[in-house]
Amino acid sequence: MSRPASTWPRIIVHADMDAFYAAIEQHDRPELRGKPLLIGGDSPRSVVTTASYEARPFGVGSAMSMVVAKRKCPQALIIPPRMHRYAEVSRQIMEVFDTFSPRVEALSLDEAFLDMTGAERLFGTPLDMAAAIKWAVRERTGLCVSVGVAASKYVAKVASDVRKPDGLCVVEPQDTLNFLHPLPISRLWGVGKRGEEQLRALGLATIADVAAADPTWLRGVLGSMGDHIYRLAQGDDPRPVVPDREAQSIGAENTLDEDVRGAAAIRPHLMHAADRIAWRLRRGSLAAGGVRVKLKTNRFALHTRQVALRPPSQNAGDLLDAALALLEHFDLREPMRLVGLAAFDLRDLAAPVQGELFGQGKRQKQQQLDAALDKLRERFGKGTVKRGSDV
Ligand code: TTP
Ligand code: MG
Repeated sequence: MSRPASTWPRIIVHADMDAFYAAIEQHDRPELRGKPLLIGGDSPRSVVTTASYEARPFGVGSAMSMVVAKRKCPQALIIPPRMHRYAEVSRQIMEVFDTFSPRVEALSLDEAFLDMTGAERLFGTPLDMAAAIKWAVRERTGLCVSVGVAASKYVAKVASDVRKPDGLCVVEPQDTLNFLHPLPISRLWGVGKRGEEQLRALGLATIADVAAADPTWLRGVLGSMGDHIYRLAQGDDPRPVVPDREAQSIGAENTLDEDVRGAAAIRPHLMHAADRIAWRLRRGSLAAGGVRVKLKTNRFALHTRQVALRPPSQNAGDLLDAALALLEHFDLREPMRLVGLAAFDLRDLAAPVQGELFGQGKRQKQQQLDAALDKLRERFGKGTVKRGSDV
């Protein structure tokens, strides 16, 4: 018996883990299950990275200040993040996704697009695909992922979110507009808080309102954003799924307890970040082809500078050298409240190019030192090991 010809021009899956960091903590520590958790630091400047679903009814969520979140949900337990563990689970889910499609685009640690066009013979209908992915992620990690399937990235992304947690939502191509149009404009991709206010001021509240608006008028009042959201509101999003390791990055940043001013004061924070990033690169068998420094002034102005790293490296020393060179391209007169470093253009060292990445001599010594530091960290915990020059 043959299947009816597919009515799907493309089959795009978006998968996004539920309350990712919090769910991992609840998985690893059963005593935390069913409890409201706030994952984040507990200093006056800390922010919540994620709130468990038990905490969310109290109006707390990602990016909220920890102080405010504690006030809204005083019974919540505050759990310091364990980034290396989250990165490990992230790699596991990405490996699971890789078994479903050769075209996987990771958007962050906990979410990815999969292009599953043409995979019906292997996996069945789009609904079968979504169910299989959910099952495989649970099997591998014990965690729950919400999945949306649609004919475009945008609609798939909305679909994965509308039934969270433990969501599964398939939007058949012919139902795309029925699905989108009742939704509020905040569901339009790329419309921030300001854009939302602007649209509301223009009398546009739902995606249907945007779809029915005159596109020329929209472009007139909103510029290129007008074009963009008009197309989304028609369900029109031709962007391909791009399997790009290059687009991923590994970052470490800290909002500081006290502002710092000048290169000498910033340096130890970069050093610490470089160590952490190098550690994560090595755990993932990755090398960075570029380094980005991010500084936020005490008046919240954000500045970034980046540079390519040749040859790519997973050494803390190389990352740090590049970061320090970048510092010279910033205006460092203002006090900084946040110092961040990120490695991007990530190369997979599991592929057999490792030999040519690392020369002899100093670099090799550096690698041995980094590896020794990793071992100590794993034995005694992350905060214990610092380079002499850190102290
Ligand atoms: P999200 O997928 O946005 O959120 P979530 O997985 O916690 O919850 P859900 O998807 O069920 O709504 O982000 C994934 C992880 O990324 C999150 O667990 C913590 C981290 N994160 C931050 O560190 N800061 C942030 O501002 C956000 C939004 C997420
Ligand atoms: Mg998530």
